Amino acid sequence: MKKIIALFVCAISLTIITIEPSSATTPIYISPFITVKGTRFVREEKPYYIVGANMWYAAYLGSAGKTGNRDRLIYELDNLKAMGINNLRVLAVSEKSDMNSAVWPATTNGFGHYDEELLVGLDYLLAEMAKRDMTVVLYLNNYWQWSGGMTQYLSWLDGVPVQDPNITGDYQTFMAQSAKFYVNETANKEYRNTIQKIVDRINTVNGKLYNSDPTIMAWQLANEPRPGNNHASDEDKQVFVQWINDTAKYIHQLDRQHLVSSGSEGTRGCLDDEQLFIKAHQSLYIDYLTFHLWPRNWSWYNQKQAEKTWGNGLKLSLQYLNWHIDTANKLNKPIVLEEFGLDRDNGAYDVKSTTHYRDRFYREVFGLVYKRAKAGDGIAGSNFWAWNGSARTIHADYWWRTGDDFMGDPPQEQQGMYGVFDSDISTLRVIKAFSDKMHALK
Ligand code: IFL
Repeated sequence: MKKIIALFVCAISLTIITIEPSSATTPIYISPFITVKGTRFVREEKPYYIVGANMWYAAYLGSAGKTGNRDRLIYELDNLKAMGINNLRVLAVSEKSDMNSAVWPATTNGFGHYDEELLVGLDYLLAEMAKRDMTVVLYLNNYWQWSGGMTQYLSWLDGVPVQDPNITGDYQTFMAQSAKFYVNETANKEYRNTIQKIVDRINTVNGKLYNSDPTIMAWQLANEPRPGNNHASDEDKQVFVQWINDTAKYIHQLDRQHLVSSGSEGTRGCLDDEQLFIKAHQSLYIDYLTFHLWPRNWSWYNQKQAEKTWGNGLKLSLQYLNWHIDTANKLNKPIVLEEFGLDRDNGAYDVKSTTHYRDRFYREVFGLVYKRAKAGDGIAGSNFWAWNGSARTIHADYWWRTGDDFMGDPPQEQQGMYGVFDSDISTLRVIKAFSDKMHALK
Protein backbone atom coordinates (compact mmCIF):
# COMPACT_ATOMS: atom_id res chain seq x y z
CA MET A 1 0.00 0.00 0.00
CA LYS A 2 2.84 2.35 1.04
CA LYS A 3 4.52 1.59 -2.26
CA ILE A 4 1.41 2.54 -4.18
CA ILE A 5 1.06 5.82 -2.29
CA ALA A 6 4.73 6.56 -2.85
CA LEU A 7 4.32 5.90 -6.56
CA PHE A 8 1.21 8.06 -6.60
CA VAL A 9 3.00 10.93 -4.81
CA CYS A 10 5.93 10.48 -7.13
CA ALA A 11 3.59 10.60 -10.12
CA ILE A 12 1.99 13.79 -8.83
CA SER A 13 5.31 15.51 -8.27
CA LEU A 14 6.51 14.32 -11.65
CA THR A 15 3.39 15.73 -13.17
CA ILE A 16 3.98 19.01 -11.39
CA ILE A 17 7.56 19.11 -12.53
CA THR A 18 6.60 18.41 -16.11
CA ILE A 19 3.68 20.82 -16.18
CA GLU A 20 5.72 23.84 -15.16
CA PRO A 21 8.33 23.91 -17.88
CA SER A 22 5.91 22.86 -20.62
CA SER A 23 3.31 25.51 -19.71
CA ALA A 24 6.03 28.15 -19.71
CA THR A 25 6.95 27.27 -23.28
CA THR A 26 3.45 26.73 -24.68
CA PRO A 27 3.17 29.31 -27.46
CA ILE A 28 0.36 31.81 -26.88
CA TYR A 29 -1.89 32.08 -29.93
CA ILE A 30 -1.72 35.57 -31.34
CA SER A 31 -4.45 36.15 -33.89
CA PRO A 32 -3.34 37.64 -37.22
CA PHE A 33 -6.88 39.01 -37.67
CA ILE A 34 -8.03 42.47 -36.75
CA THR A 35 -10.26 42.12 -33.71
CA VAL A 36 -12.25 44.54 -31.59
CA LYS A 37 -11.43 45.32 -27.97
CA GLY A 38 -13.82 47.93 -26.59
CA THR A 39 -13.49 50.98 -28.84
CA ARG A 40 -10.22 49.81 -30.38
CA PHE A 41 -9.15 47.61 -33.25
CA VAL A 42 -6.35 45.31 -32.24
CA ARG A 43 -3.98 43.29 -34.37
CA GLU A 44 -1.25 41.13 -32.90
CA GLU A 45 -1.99 42.65 -29.51
CA LYS A 46 -1.36 46.22 -30.67
CA PRO A 47 -3.90 48.93 -31.49
CA TYR A 48 -4.60 49.07 -35.21
CA TYR A 49 -5.50 52.44 -36.72
CA ILE A 50 -6.96 52.75 -40.19
CA VAL A 51 -5.04 55.10 -42.46
CA GLY A 52 -7.13 54.33 -45.47
CA ALA A 53 -8.35 55.17 -48.93
CA ASN A 54 -11.36 54.19 -50.99
CA MET A 55 -10.57 52.37 -54.20
CA TRP A 56 -13.81 50.70 -55.27
CA TYR A 57 -12.31 49.52 -58.59
CA ALA A 58 -9.17 47.85 -57.18
CA ALA A 59 -10.42 44.31 -57.95
CA TYR A 60 -11.28 45.38 -61.51
CA LEU A 61 -7.64 46.33 -62.04
CA GLY A 62 -6.56 42.94 -60.69
CA SER A 63 -8.36 41.06 -63.47
CA ALA A 64 -6.16 39.41 -66.09
CA GLY A 65 -8.93 40.07 -68.62
CA LYS A 66 -9.71 43.08 -70.73
CA THR A 67 -10.81 45.38 -67.92
CA GLY A 68 -7.78 44.61 -65.80
CA ASN A 69 -4.51 46.48 -65.55
CA ARG A 70 -2.24 44.68 -63.15
CA ASP A 71 0.75 46.92 -63.83
CA ARG A 72 -1.34 49.89 -62.84
CA LEU A 73 -2.63 48.11 -59.74
CA ILE A 74 0.95 47.43 -58.59
CA TYR A 75 1.85 51.05 -59.25
CA GLU A 76 -1.12 52.33 -57.26
CA LEU A 77 -0.59 49.96 -54.34
CA ASP A 78 3.10 50.88 -54.14
CA ASN A 79 2.22 54.58 -54.16
CA LEU A 80 -0.43 54.16 -51.49
CA LYS A 81 1.88 52.08 -49.35
CA ALA A 82 4.59 54.74 -49.64
CA MET A 83 2.10 57.28 -48.29
CA GLY A 84 1.45 55.05 -45.30
CA ILE A 85 -1.97 53.81 -46.41
CA ASN A 86 -2.65 50.52 -44.64
CA ASN A 87 -6.31 49.90 -45.54
CA LEU A 88 -8.50 50.06 -48.63
CA ARG A 89 -12.27 50.02 -48.91
CA VAL A 90 -13.14 48.06 -52.04
CA LEU A 91 -16.25 46.91 -53.92
CA ALA A 92 -16.28 43.09 -53.89
CA VAL A 93 -19.30 42.48 -56.13
CA SER A 94 -21.11 44.47 -58.77
CA GLU A 95 -24.33 43.61 -60.60
CA LYS A 96 -24.65 44.01 -64.35
CA SER A 97 -26.95 46.85 -65.21
CA ASP A 98 -28.00 48.65 -68.38
CA MET A 99 -27.98 52.00 -66.64
CA ASN A 100 -25.70 54.58 -68.16
CA SER A 101 -24.38 55.55 -64.78
CA ALA A 102 -23.42 52.00 -63.77
CA VAL A 103 -20.04 50.40 -64.24
CA TRP A 104 -19.38 47.75 -66.86
CA PRO A 105 -18.57 44.83 -66.68
CA ALA A 106 -19.96 43.37 -63.46
CA THR A 107 -19.20 40.45 -61.17
CA THR A 108 -22.69 38.99 -61.39
CA ASN A 109 -24.61 38.96 -64.62
CA GLY A 110 -27.87 37.65 -63.23
CA PHE A 111 -28.77 35.11 -60.56
CA GLY A 112 -25.95 32.60 -60.24
CA HIS A 113 -23.91 33.96 -63.16
CA TYR A 114 -20.48 35.17 -62.12
CA ASP A 115 -17.66 36.75 -64.07
CA GLU A 116 -14.70 34.60 -63.03
CA GLU A 117 -12.22 37.09 -64.50
CA LEU A 118 -13.36 39.76 -62.07
CA LEU A 119 -13.30 37.33 -59.16
CA VAL A 120 -9.73 36.42 -60.05
CA GLY A 121 -9.11 40.17 -60.05
CA LEU A 122 -10.17 40.21 -56.41
CA ASP A 123 -7.87 37.23 -55.73
CA TYR A 124 -4.98 39.10 -57.28
CA LEU A 125 -5.73 42.25 -55.31
CA LEU A 126 -5.81 40.35 -52.00
CA ALA A 127 -2.55 38.61 -52.80
CA GLU A 128 -0.81 41.90 -53.65
CA MET A 129 -2.22 43.66 -50.60
CA ALA A 130 -0.99 40.83 -48.37
CA LYS A 131 2.53 41.33 -49.73
CA ARG A 132 2.31 44.95 -48.60
CA ASP A 133 0.76 44.18 -45.22
CA MET A 134 -2.38 46.13 -46.14
CA THR A 135 -5.91 45.22 -45.08
CA VAL A 136 -9.20 45.57 -46.93
CA VAL A 137 -12.86 46.18 -46.18
CA LEU A 138 -15.00 44.49 -48.84
CA TYR A 139 -18.53 45.69 -49.49
CA LEU A 140 -20.97 43.22 -50.90
CA ASN A 141 -23.78 45.34 -52.35
CA ASN A 142 -24.68 48.95 -53.09
CA TYR A 143 -27.69 51.08 -52.23
CA TRP A 144 -26.72 53.31 -55.18
CA GLN A 145 -26.89 52.44 -58.85
CA TRP A 146 -23.30 52.84 -59.94
CA SER A 147 -22.40 49.18 -59.42
CA GLY A 148 -25.85 47.74 -60.15
CA GLY A 149 -26.73 47.19 -56.53
CA MET A 150 -30.02 46.56 -54.77
CA THR A 151 -32.28 47.86 -57.52
CA GLN A 152 -30.58 45.58 -60.02
CA TYR A 153 -31.44 42.49 -57.96
CA LEU A 154 -35.08 43.60 -58.04
CA SER A 155 -34.96 44.28 -61.75
CA TRP A 156 -33.63 40.79 -62.45
CA LEU A 157 -36.70 39.47 -60.65
CA ASP A 158 -39.48 41.59 -62.12
CA GLY A 159 -37.87 42.25 -65.50
CA VAL A 160 -38.51 45.99 -65.22
CA PRO A 161 -35.43 48.04 -66.12
CA VAL A 162 -34.21 50.36 -63.38
CA GLN A 163 -34.85 54.02 -64.06
CA ASP A 164 -31.42 55.63 -63.99
CA PRO A 165 -31.73 58.46 -61.46
CA ASN A 166 -28.93 60.31 -63.22
CA ILE A 167 -31.24 60.57 -66.21
CA THR A 168 -34.62 60.96 -64.54
CA GLY A 169 -33.18 63.27 -61.87
CA ASP A 170 -35.56 61.57 -59.45
CA TYR A 171 -33.41 60.23 -56.63
CA GLN A 172 -36.35 60.08 -54.20
CA THR A 173 -38.15 57.44 -56.28
CA PHE A 174 -34.90 55.59 -56.82
CA MET A 175 -34.15 55.48 -53.10
CA ALA A 176 -37.59 54.16 -52.22
CA GLN A 177 -37.16 51.50 -54.91
CA SER A 178 -33.73 50.51 -53.63
CA ALA A 179 -35.07 50.03 -50.09
CA LYS A 180 -37.64 47.52 -51.40
CA PHE A 181 -34.70 45.15 -51.63
CA TYR A 182 -34.69 44.62 -47.83
CA VAL A 183 -38.08 42.92 -47.87
CA ASN A 184 -37.66 40.90 -51.05
CA GLU A 185 -36.93 37.36 -49.92
CA THR A 186 -35.84 36.03 -53.30
CA ALA A 187 -33.46 38.92 -53.87
CA ASN A 188 -31.97 38.44 -50.41
CA LYS A 189 -31.62 34.71 -50.94
CA GLU A 190 -29.55 35.40 -54.04
CA TYR A 191 -27.57 38.14 -52.29
CA ARG A 192 -26.75 35.65 -49.54
CA ASN A 193 -25.72 33.04 -52.14
CA THR A 194 -23.31 35.57 -53.56
CA ILE A 195 -21.97 36.43 -50.12
CA GLN A 196 -21.40 32.75 -49.45
CA LYS A 197 -19.65 32.30 -52.77
CA ILE A 198 -17.24 35.12 -51.93
CA VAL A 199 -16.68 34.24 -48.28
CA ASP A 200 -16.01 30.56 -49.11
CA ARG A 201 -13.79 31.30 -52.09
CA ILE A 202 -10.29 29.92 -52.39
CA ASN A 203 -7.90 32.52 -53.74
CA THR A 204 -6.59 31.25 -57.09
CA VAL A 205 -3.45 33.38 -56.80
CA ASN A 206 -2.13 32.53 -53.31
CA GLY A 207 -4.27 29.53 -52.37
CA LYS A 208 -5.69 31.12 -49.22
CA LEU A 209 -9.28 30.62 -48.16
CA TYR A 210 -11.00 34.00 -48.06
CA ASN A 211 -12.62 33.12 -44.75
CA SER A 212 -9.23 32.66 -43.14
CA ASP A 213 -7.29 35.42 -44.86
CA PRO A 214 -6.23 38.17 -42.42
CA THR A 215 -5.79 40.61 -45.31
CA ILE A 216 -9.57 40.92 -45.16
CA MET A 217 -10.37 43.13 -42.20
CA ALA A 218 -14.15 43.16 -42.57
CA TRP A 219 -17.12 42.26 -44.69
CA GLN A 220 -19.51 45.11 -45.24
CA LEU A 221 -23.20 44.63 -46.05
CA ALA A 222 -23.40 47.37 -48.67
CA ASN A 223 -22.23 50.79 -49.68
CA GLU A 224 -24.37 53.39 -47.92
CA PRO A 225 -27.52 51.39 -47.16
CA ARG A 226 -30.42 53.69 -46.20
CA PRO A 227 -33.90 52.89 -44.90
CA GLY A 228 -35.50 54.55 -47.91
CA ASN A 229 -36.05 58.06 -49.18
CA ASN A 230 -36.73 61.19 -47.14
CA HIS A 231 -40.28 59.99 -46.41
CA ALA A 232 -39.41 56.52 -45.09
CA SER A 233 -41.86 55.39 -42.39
CA ASP A 234 -41.23 53.95 -38.94
CA GLU A 235 -41.95 50.55 -40.39
CA ASP A 236 -39.30 51.10 -43.11
CA LYS A 237 -36.85 52.01 -40.37
CA GLN A 238 -37.66 48.86 -38.44
CA VAL A 239 -37.17 46.76 -41.59
CA PHE A 240 -33.79 48.42 -42.11
CA VAL A 241 -32.61 47.67 -38.56
CA GLN A 242 -33.75 44.07 -38.89
CA TRP A 243 -32.06 43.61 -42.26
CA ILE A 244 -28.74 44.91 -40.92
CA ASN A 245 -28.94 42.60 -37.91
CA ASP A 246 -29.98 39.50 -39.85
CA THR A 247 -27.51 39.93 -42.70
CA ALA A 248 -24.62 40.62 -40.33
CA LYS A 249 -25.60 37.54 -38.33
CA TYR A 250 -25.67 35.44 -41.50
CA ILE A 251 -22.14 36.56 -42.42
CA HIS A 252 -20.85 35.80 -38.93
CA GLN A 253 -22.33 32.33 -39.17
CA LEU A 254 -20.41 31.74 -42.41
CA ASP A 255 -17.18 33.27 -41.19
CA ARG A 256 -16.21 33.50 -37.53
CA GLN A 257 -12.87 35.22 -38.08
CA HIS A 258 -13.69 38.49 -39.79
CA LEU A 259 -15.43 41.61 -38.61
CA VAL A 260 -18.73 42.77 -40.08
CA SER A 261 -19.89 46.38 -40.58
CA SER A 262 -22.88 48.04 -42.17
CA GLY A 263 -21.39 50.63 -44.60
CA SER A 264 -23.75 53.29 -43.25
CA GLU A 265 -23.11 57.01 -43.72
CA GLY A 266 -24.11 57.64 -40.11
CA THR A 267 -27.12 59.72 -39.13
CA ARG A 268 -27.25 61.36 -42.57
CA GLY A 269 -27.92 57.93 -44.02
CA CYS A 270 -30.56 57.34 -41.34
CA LEU A 271 -32.85 60.28 -42.17
CA ASP A 272 -31.05 62.34 -39.50
CA ASP A 273 -32.58 60.02 -36.93
CA GLU A 274 -29.92 59.51 -34.27
CA GLN A 275 -31.84 56.73 -32.54
CA LEU A 276 -32.14 54.84 -35.80
CA PHE A 277 -28.38 54.94 -36.34
CA ILE A 278 -27.85 53.74 -32.78
CA LYS A 279 -30.41 50.93 -33.06
CA ALA A 280 -28.93 49.71 -36.33
CA HIS A 281 -25.42 49.60 -34.88
CA GLN A 282 -26.23 48.21 -31.46
CA SER A 283 -26.65 44.81 -33.07
CA LEU A 284 -24.45 42.13 -31.57
CA TYR A 285 -23.39 41.19 -35.09
CA ILE A 286 -22.15 44.65 -36.09
CA ASP A 287 -18.60 44.82 -34.80
CA TYR A 288 -17.89 48.48 -35.42
CA LEU A 289 -19.62 51.65 -36.56
CA THR A 290 -19.11 53.44 -39.86
CA PHE A 291 -19.89 56.96 -41.01
CA HIS A 292 -19.26 59.21 -44.00
CA LEU A 293 -18.91 62.98 -44.33
CA TRP A 294 -20.06 64.87 -47.44
CA PRO A 295 -20.46 68.61 -46.72
CA ARG A 296 -21.19 69.63 -50.31
CA ASN A 297 -23.53 66.71 -51.07
CA TRP A 298 -25.45 67.67 -47.94
CA SER A 299 -25.59 71.39 -48.85
CA TRP A 300 -23.45 72.46 -45.90
CA TYR A 301 -20.88 73.93 -48.26
CA ASN A 302 -20.98 75.38 -51.76
CA GLN A 303 -17.88 74.86 -53.88
CA LYS A 304 -18.81 77.88 -56.04
CA GLN A 305 -18.94 80.12 -52.98
CA ALA A 306 -16.20 78.45 -51.05
CA GLU A 307 -15.01 81.27 -48.81
CA LYS A 308 -18.53 82.34 -47.93
CA THR A 309 -19.76 78.87 -47.01
CA TRP A 310 -16.55 77.40 -45.59
CA GLY A 311 -17.17 78.42 -41.96
CA ASN A 312 -20.62 76.90 -41.70
CA GLY A 313 -19.59 73.79 -43.63
CA LEU A 314 -16.69 73.23 -41.28
CA LYS A 315 -18.75 73.85 -38.16
CA LEU A 316 -21.39 71.30 -39.19
CA SER A 317 -18.71 68.83 -40.27
CA LEU A 318 -16.91 68.97 -36.95
CA GLN A 319 -20.20 68.59 -35.08
CA TYR A 320 -21.02 65.57 -37.21
CA LEU A 321 -17.63 64.01 -36.56
CA ASN A 322 -17.77 64.61 -32.83
CA TRP A 323 -21.32 63.29 -32.42
CA HIS A 324 -20.47 60.01 -34.13
CA ILE A 325 -17.27 59.53 -32.15
CA ASP A 326 -19.14 60.24 -28.89
CA THR A 327 -21.76 57.69 -29.93
CA ALA A 328 -19.09 55.06 -30.59
CA ASN A 329 -17.77 55.70 -27.09
CA LYS A 330 -21.25 55.20 -25.66
CA LEU A 331 -21.81 51.98 -27.61
CA ASN A 332 -18.30 50.83 -26.71
CA LYS A 333 -17.42 49.99 -30.31
CA PRO A 334 -14.82 51.47 -32.67
CA ILE A 335 -15.97 53.79 -35.44
CA VAL A 336 -14.36 54.44 -38.83
CA LEU A 337 -14.87 57.55 -40.94
CA GLU A 338 -14.75 55.44 -44.06
CA GLU A 339 -15.65 58.13 -46.64
CA PHE A 340 -15.17 61.87 -46.78
CA GLY A 341 -14.38 64.33 -49.52
CA LEU A 342 -14.61 67.83 -50.90
CA ASP A 343 -14.49 69.31 -54.39
CA ARG A 344 -11.47 70.70 -56.14
CA ASP A 345 -11.43 74.51 -56.09
CA ASN A 346 -14.47 76.09 -57.67
CA GLY A 347 -15.91 72.64 -58.41
CA ALA A 348 -13.41 71.87 -61.19
CA TYR A 349 -12.79 68.28 -62.31
CA ASP A 350 -9.60 68.83 -64.21
CA VAL A 351 -6.45 67.19 -62.91
CA LYS A 352 -4.57 70.47 -63.30
CA SER A 353 -6.97 72.52 -61.17
CA THR A 354 -6.04 73.48 -57.62
CA THR A 355 -7.25 71.89 -54.37
CA HIS A 356 -6.75 74.54 -51.66
CA TYR A 357 -10.15 74.01 -50.04
CA ARG A 358 -9.92 70.25 -50.24
CA ASP A 359 -6.50 70.27 -48.63
CA ARG A 360 -7.82 72.53 -45.90
CA PHE A 361 -10.77 70.21 -45.36
CA TYR A 362 -8.57 67.11 -45.23
CA ARG A 363 -6.32 68.86 -42.68
CA GLU A 364 -9.30 69.68 -40.46
CA VAL A 365 -10.77 66.18 -40.67
CA PHE A 366 -7.44 64.45 -40.11
CA GLY A 367 -6.68 66.83 -37.25
CA LEU A 368 -9.85 65.88 -35.42
CA VAL A 369 -9.50 62.16 -36.14
CA TYR A 370 -5.93 62.21 -34.81
CA LYS A 371 -6.75 64.32 -31.76
CA ARG A 372 -9.62 62.10 -30.66
CA ALA A 373 -7.82 58.84 -31.45
CA LYS A 374 -4.87 60.06 -29.37
CA ALA A 375 -7.25 60.89 -26.52
CA GLY A 376 -8.38 57.24 -26.57
CA ASP A 377 -11.82 57.84 -28.10
CA GLY A 378 -13.60 55.35 -30.35
CA ILE A 379 -12.41 56.74 -33.67
CA ALA A 380 -10.21 54.07 -35.25
CA GLY A 381 -9.23 55.91 -38.41
CA SER A 382 -10.45 57.09 -41.79
CA ASN A 383 -10.55 56.31 -45.50
CA PHE A 384 -10.55 59.33 -47.80
CA TRP A 385 -12.74 59.19 -50.91
CA ALA A 386 -11.11 58.32 -53.17
CA TRP A 387 -7.91 57.25 -54.87
CA ASN A 388 -7.79 58.21 -58.56
CA GLY A 389 -4.05 57.68 -58.73
CA SER A 390 -2.72 57.64 -62.29
CA ALA A 391 -6.17 57.53 -63.98
CA ARG A 392 -7.02 60.40 -66.30
CA THR A 393 -10.19 61.22 -68.18
CA ILE A 394 -9.98 61.84 -71.89
CA HIS A 395 -13.44 63.37 -72.34
CA ALA A 396 -14.24 67.07 -72.30
CA ASP A 397 -17.48 66.36 -70.40
CA TYR A 398 -15.67 64.32 -67.71
CA TRP A 399 -18.19 61.47 -67.85
CA TRP A 400 -16.98 57.87 -67.70
CA ARG A 401 -17.47 55.62 -70.71
CA THR A 402 -16.90 51.87 -70.97
CA GLY A 403 -13.22 51.16 -71.43
CA ASP A 404 -12.00 54.38 -69.78
CA ASP A 405 -9.57 54.30 -66.86
CA PHE A 406 -11.30 53.44 -63.62
CA MET A 407 -10.99 56.10 -60.99
CA GLY A 408 -12.21 56.74 -57.47
CA ASP A 409 -15.11 58.78 -58.80
CA PRO A 410 -17.67 56.14 -59.83
CA PRO A 411 -19.49 56.36 -63.17
CA GLN A 412 -22.49 58.24 -61.76
CA GLU A 413 -20.32 61.28 -61.07
CA GLN A 414 -17.99 63.39 -63.17
CA GLN A 415 -14.54 61.91 -63.26
CA GLY A 416 -12.25 64.01 -61.13
CA MET A 417 -14.93 65.34 -58.81
CA TYR A 418 -13.74 63.98 -55.47
CA GLY A 419 -10.86 61.63 -56.28
CA VAL A 420 -7.22 62.36 -55.49
CA PHE A 421 -4.79 62.08 -58.42
CA ASP A 422 -1.17 61.04 -58.02
CA SER A 423 -0.24 64.54 -59.24
CA ASP A 424 -2.15 66.29 -56.40
CA ILE A 425 1.09 66.87 -54.54
CA SER A 426 -0.28 69.22 -51.89
CA THR A 427 -3.04 66.73 -50.96
CA LEU A 428 -0.59 63.84 -50.91
CA ARG A 429 1.54 65.78 -48.44
CA VAL A 430 -1.45 66.30 -46.15
CA ILE A 431 -2.25 62.57 -46.29
CA LYS A 432 1.35 61.60 -45.59
CA ALA A 433 1.60 63.93 -42.60
CA PHE A 434 -1.59 62.40 -41.14
CA SER A 435 -0.39 58.90 -41.80
CA ASP A 436 2.93 59.53 -40.01
CA LYS A 437 1.10 60.80 -36.94
CA MET A 438 -1.42 57.97 -36.87
CA HIS A 439 1.25 55.30 -37.23
CA ALA A 440 3.10 56.81 -34.27
CA LEU A 441 0.05 56.34 -32.01
CA LYS A 442 0.41 53.65 -29.40
O1 IFL B 1 -19.55 58.68 -55.24
C1 IFL B 1 -20.31 58.69 -54.08
C2 IFL B 1 -20.44 57.28 -53.58
O2 IFL B 1 -21.56 56.68 -54.12
C3 IFL B 1 -20.58 57.13 -52.12
N1 IFL B 1 -20.70 58.24 -51.34
C4 IFL B 1 -20.52 59.57 -51.81
C5 IFL B 1 -19.66 59.59 -53.04
C6 IFL B 1 -19.45 61.01 -53.54
O3 IFL B 1 -20.65 61.64 -53.89
O4 IFL B 1 -20.60 56.05 -51.61
